[in-house]
Amino acid sequence: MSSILVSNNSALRHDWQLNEVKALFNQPFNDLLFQAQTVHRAHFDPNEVQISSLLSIKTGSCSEDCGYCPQSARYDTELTPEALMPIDDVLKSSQMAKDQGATRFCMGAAWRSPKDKDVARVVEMVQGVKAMGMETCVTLGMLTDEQTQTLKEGGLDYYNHNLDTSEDYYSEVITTRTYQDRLDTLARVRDAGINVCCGGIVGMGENDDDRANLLIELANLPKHPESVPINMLVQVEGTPLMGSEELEPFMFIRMIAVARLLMPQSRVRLSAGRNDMSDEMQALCFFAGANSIFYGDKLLTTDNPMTNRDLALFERLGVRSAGSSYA
Ligand code: SAM
Ligand code: DTB
Ligand code: SF4
Repeated sequence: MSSILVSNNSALRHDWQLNEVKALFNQPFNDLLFQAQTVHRAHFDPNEVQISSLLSIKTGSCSEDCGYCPQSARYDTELTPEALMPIDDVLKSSQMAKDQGATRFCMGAAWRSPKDKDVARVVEMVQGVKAMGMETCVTLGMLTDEQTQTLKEGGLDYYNHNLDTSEDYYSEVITTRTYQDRLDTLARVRDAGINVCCGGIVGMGENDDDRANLLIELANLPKHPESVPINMLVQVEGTPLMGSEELEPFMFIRMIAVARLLMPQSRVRLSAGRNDMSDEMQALCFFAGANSIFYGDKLLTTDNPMTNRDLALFERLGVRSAGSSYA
């Protein structure tokens, strides 16, 4: 076993260095997975997975140039743009998600940043979803202090805003907003007392250092994000990142394991990309410490595994839903 084994009892760290994290990544696969599963068991029930459902409440026509995203107005992607959804439709969708077993409902909007009147409508959605007994999460782009406060006062539980990749690789992927813009929004959300959901995407052509540095950025935030979505790039025809070299599957599993080691108390979410993963690959991700998924036939605009496939996988693995803190 490697001498850099992360102690189960160690205090949460916020001072990770690149050489240490690369050493974690580069261990033999079995050592890394054993270590990650050991840390996982010290903090969570290893047979429970938290279930979130996603809904795109405003789709496409986005001003930004995120190279992975089918919703940017700059790329020709066969996506039909849709204005902000009426609240009743959102609530129908969240009721369906609840009936299918989701405990958190995440609403995503294709905005660089919302207008104040949009935030007011989103707050109504949040309140309607909470009244059903589900946790709420929204991802609306960059926020002002006032908007963040409005969301907090409206009862929002989580705000999702991803760093996406390392600071070094970031400008290869997005040019219309900076890494610092993202950090600023994350700080506002944290300071307002809203739980932070923040992760990134792999499989965008980044290198080993970029993957390690993304996890370091997340772990070295003043507080670890409560939820850490690790997305495998979903390649969409028409986006600049279509045709990126596919990430070696074991590297994806290593990414999950190192996220677990660096942020032992966070929910690490096996996020986009599951539709192209085998059941065995997903099982290894759960073993490596993933304990949350996006559930439901669609992510925002792309396909996710059908719910019956996920339920069958849970059954075969003896995995249960982690339940909601509101249930
Ligand atoms: N527009 C808002 C923003 O960018 O902050 C919120 C929605 S945006 C779609 C949320 C996140 O989805 C992105 O930050 C990115 O991490 C993820 N995402 C978007 N397209 C993806 C893709 N093709 N594959 C994997 N993840 C993707
Ligand atoms: C996150 O990290 N992944 C989700 C959610 N947060 C908003 C989005 C994945 C989007 C995948 C591409 C799509 O369906 O449009
Ligand atoms: Fe717009 Fe968000 Fe897509 Fe970027 S990731 S293009 S900001 S919807």
